[in-house]
Amino acid sequence: MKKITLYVLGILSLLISPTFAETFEVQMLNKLEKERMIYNPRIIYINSGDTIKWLSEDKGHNVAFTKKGVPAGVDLFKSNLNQDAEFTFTVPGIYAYNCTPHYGLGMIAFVIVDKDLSNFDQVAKIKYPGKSKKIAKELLEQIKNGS
Ligand SMILES: [Cu+2]
Repeated sequence: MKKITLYVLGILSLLISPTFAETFEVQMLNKLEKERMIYNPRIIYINSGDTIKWLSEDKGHNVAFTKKGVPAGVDLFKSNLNQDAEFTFTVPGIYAYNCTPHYGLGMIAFVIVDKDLSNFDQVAKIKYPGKSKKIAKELLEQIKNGS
């Protein structure tokens, strides 16, 4: 009897304490303080199963996963210009993404899933164009330091 009770309690605790998937919002903006063409925030830490929703608050932006900037086996997601977009992340690792028209102007950002930095070196090796080069370096430094 006692064993059965423990078994039932075990099942119940699994049922009532699932880890809930969350949705996070990232703004796509023309201007934020002194910076132009920017995602806010530029670095976001989430758990696998979570979703990011990008809000097209200013027009002219999109989300394109950067080539070689995602964990192995993940397809390169690309959204339409001028539209909100969303993606559910299921594979742990770092995801680099950029805005197609503003990549050279530094419109890049990173998602880190499950605090997994195993593809860090590969993401750091990407040839980021124009202003993205300096910004990528700064953001990757922050990611490396866990901030
Ligand atoms: Cu843009």
